[in-house]
Amino acid sequence: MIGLDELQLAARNHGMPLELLREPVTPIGLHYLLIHYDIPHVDVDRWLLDVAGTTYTIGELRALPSHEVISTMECAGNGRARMEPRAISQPWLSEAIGTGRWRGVRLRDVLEPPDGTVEILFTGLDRGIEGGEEQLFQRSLSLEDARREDVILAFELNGVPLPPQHGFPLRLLVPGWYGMTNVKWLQRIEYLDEPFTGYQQARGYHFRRSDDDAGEPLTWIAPRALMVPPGIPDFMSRDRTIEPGRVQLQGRAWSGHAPVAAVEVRVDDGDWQPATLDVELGRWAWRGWSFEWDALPGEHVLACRARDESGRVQPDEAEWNVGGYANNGVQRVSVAVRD
Ligand SMILES: Nc1nc2c(c(=O)[nH]1)N[C@H]1C(S)=C(S)[C@@H](COP(=O)(O)O)O[C@H]1N2
Ligand SMILES: [Mo]
Repeated sequence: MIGLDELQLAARNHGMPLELLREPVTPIGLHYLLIHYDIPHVDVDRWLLDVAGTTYTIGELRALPSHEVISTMECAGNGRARMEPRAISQPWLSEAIGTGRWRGVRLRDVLEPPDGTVEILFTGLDRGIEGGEEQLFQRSLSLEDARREDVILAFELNGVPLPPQHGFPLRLLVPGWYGMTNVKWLQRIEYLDEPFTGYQQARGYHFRRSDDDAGEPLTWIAPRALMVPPGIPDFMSRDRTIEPGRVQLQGRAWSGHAPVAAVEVRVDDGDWQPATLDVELGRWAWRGWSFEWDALPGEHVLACRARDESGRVQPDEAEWNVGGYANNGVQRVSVAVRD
C-alpha cells in the first residue's frame, strides 16, 4: 500500500492527467511537477545568475539572442509505483510527463570554459536534506553535452515567464534527458576540472540492480507511448466504459535516444498492430499517433508501445532496479465495451 510519506509527496508533485495527451503542448499548470525540497521565493529584482564570476540579471539574459525548443520532459521515476518491491519515493504511475515550448539563451553562448574543464555544474536556489546530506539541488553535465545546440537556459514556458513551480526565473533545459537534469531556479554555473560527485549526480539517479551495485547514471529518456484513455472513467478505479463500434484511439510517443520510428497497439492477447504517426513537431517533442479500433462488447485490455530509430522498444515489463527508475513497461488500459 501507498504510505502517508508517499501520499505527502504525491500531493505536492502532481502528474499530467492523461487526457491532456490530446494537446501537442501541455498547458501551464497541467505539466507534471517534481520538486525535491521547497519552491524558493525569488525577488527577481535582486536575482542574479553567476557564471563562474560573471553575473547576469534576467533582463540581460533576455536581451541576448534566444532559442525556442518544444521538448517533452519525463521524470526518471515515472512508473516507479508499478515496480515490485518499489523504492519509497514519489510514487508515479505513468503521468510524470509534459511537453513545453521553452525559450531561453543557448547555454553554449554564455560558457567560456577554461582549458581543463570537464564538466559544467548547475546549482539551484532550493536547499534540503536527502540521503542524510544537506544540499542545494545540483547536477552537472559533461562539456560536450552542455554544448549541444538545443540545450538552453530557459526563462519562458509556452510564451510567458516561467511560473514559480517550473523554476522561475531561469532553469536549465536539456532536451532528451530525464527530468532531473533540468535544474530549476538556477543561481550558479561553474566549470569543473573533475567530475561532480554531489548527491544528485553520484548517489541519486543511478540504475542499480542491487544495493551494492554502483549502477549506471540515468541520462537519455527511454522510449514510451501512452494513450488517451478512451471512453469515460469510473471515479474510483478509473476503469473505462465505451460504446461499441469504431473507436479512434490516440496518444503520443517519445524517446530521448532517437526519433520515434513506430507505435503499435495490442488488444487483449492479439498481435501488435501498427498505429498511424502524426507529423513531427520537432526532434524533442512527443509524436502523436492514432489507431482505429473496432470495439466489440465485453472486457478488453488495450496496450501501446513505442519503438525508436535506435531499435529500442518498450518491454512488456521493464527491468527492476533499486530506485524504481526508467520503468517504461507498456501501458495497459482496461476498457468495458457496452452491449
Ligand atoms: N532546483 C531543482 N531542479 C529540479 C528539481 C528540483 O527539485 N530542484 N527536480 C528535478 C526533477 S527530479 C525533475 S523530474 C524536473 C521536473 O521539472 P518540472 O517540475 O518543471 O516538470 O526538474 C528537475 N529539476
Ligand atoms: Mo524527476
